Amino acid sequence: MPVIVLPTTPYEGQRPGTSGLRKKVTVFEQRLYLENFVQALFDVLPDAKGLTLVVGGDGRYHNRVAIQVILRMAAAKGYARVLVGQGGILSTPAVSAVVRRHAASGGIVLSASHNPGGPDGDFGIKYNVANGGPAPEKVTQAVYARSREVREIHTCDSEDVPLDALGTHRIESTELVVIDPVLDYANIMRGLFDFDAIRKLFQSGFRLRFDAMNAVGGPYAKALLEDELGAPVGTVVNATPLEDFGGLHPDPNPVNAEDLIGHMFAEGAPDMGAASDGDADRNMVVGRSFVVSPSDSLAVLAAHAAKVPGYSRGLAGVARSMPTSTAVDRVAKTLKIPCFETPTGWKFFGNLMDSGQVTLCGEESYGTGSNHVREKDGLWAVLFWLNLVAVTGQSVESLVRGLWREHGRCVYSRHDYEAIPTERADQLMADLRAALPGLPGTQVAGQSVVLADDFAYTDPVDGSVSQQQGVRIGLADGSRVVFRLSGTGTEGATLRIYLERHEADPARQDLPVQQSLKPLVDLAEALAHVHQATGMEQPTVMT
Ligand code: G16
Repeated sequence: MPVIVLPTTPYEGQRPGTSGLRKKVTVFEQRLYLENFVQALFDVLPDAKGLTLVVGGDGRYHNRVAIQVILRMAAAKGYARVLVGQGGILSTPAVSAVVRRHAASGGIVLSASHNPGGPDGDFGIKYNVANGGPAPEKVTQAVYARSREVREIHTCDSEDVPLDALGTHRIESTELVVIDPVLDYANIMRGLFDFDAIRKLFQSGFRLRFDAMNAVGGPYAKALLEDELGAPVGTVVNATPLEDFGGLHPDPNPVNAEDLIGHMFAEGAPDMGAASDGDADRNMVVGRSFVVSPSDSLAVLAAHAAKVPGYSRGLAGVARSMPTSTAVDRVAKTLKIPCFETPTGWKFFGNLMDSGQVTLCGEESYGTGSNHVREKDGLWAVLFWLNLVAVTGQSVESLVRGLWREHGRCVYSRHDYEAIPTERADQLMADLRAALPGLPGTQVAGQSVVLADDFAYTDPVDGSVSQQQGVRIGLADGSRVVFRLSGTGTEGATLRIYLERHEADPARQDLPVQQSLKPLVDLAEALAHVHQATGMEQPTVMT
């Protein structure tokens, strides 16, 4: 089975977005499309002699086909060892855990995250580097550049590797090890949280509903919550990963996880609800009749971290993406620890964690995590919340209300306008950017603008600069509106408008969120003419 070389021609548009290359399955099914991208990646990586690679995905449609392609190409590249999850399954945080635990040189994650799956759904591929985190921009840019020149695919003419049982196989001189996808991840969780306290919580009758949305989080949640921590069987629902997620849109927000929300707002609701996404790195936490915003979730975890064994010595610092609410900034101030503001994308947290400046990070897009791996981690967040409920004796709602009492409430919402024509979205952003210099000091929709810029970030560790990371409009009272285009969609463009207003008055903290943010919606409309530009009366999703 010698290495073979297949001639190919470059495909347009293999530019990784916020989190890897995401396209329709039908795009990935084109002849040598995946091979081209993987070859571009392997061409920019150093010689693989003696190195270990990790490969796994969220089990969506095309996962198995793609894994076999990658295994053959990894053998041709000359890796010493490839670790692949049983059944081709590894959640995104588990890939990160396995890379770190086995000192691999990197990992390939096959997932389009929270995007729908199936033959007409989405697929994706992402490379993680040796710290277990998403490749930094200099790597993704190099891969894209190479994808435009790739002319040869190096692969092996070999049989498919059996993935359904644990075991060791070989292609050429590369050893392929099919590993238990849960093992390394579960070990990390045991070291971080007070499992005895969580076990006692479940023994006391505490009820959790964890919706794995027919995605890869199911096996992890079942193993830890039901098998190990004693939550009753049936606590984890939609627990079997399906190629099309059973038709669900595995995005844990109140819109797409509406079944969970229904249970949590019904009579006799469980004490806590949670959901994770396609690749199990996102999470949503819900109290009884009480939705927790991701930004508040991050702030609560930061505020109480010292009560959890893995963080009992305190946090070095925290970080949030720019559009995420400033709730965690307020907590960090009280804790007297630094708080970093990064562009959207988990990759920007890597250097801060590697250099020991940050322990906890989070994003408004339902992502929270810590330096235990270099990805956001859905089940980790749920275990963190369970640990806090167990040791404080407080409900989910009461922990969030405690945050609001001490720091005021950062009332927050994100409005998405999905699948709009790309040229219109680009024009809207261009017009906004052109208007920025004239805005500070003016009144827009009756409100005083004090800041108007396009967020740029200089990484404090390696000095790399990322420009044009979102248009920020700041008001005199500290409220803000942020505009940016999503980097994860696969159809046209998605405009995201992030709205935040601080409410210090406890009597007004329970006003409906959209009502409380209405002045900011008016401001966004006055500035960007969103309805006219998108042709939509309402956002397609409001989180
Ligand atoms: C990815 C990134 C996140 C980002 C999110 C949304 O998450 O890892 O850092 O916040 O996309 O990005 P955008 O606003 O550009 O669509 P995931 O869970 O999709 O990998």
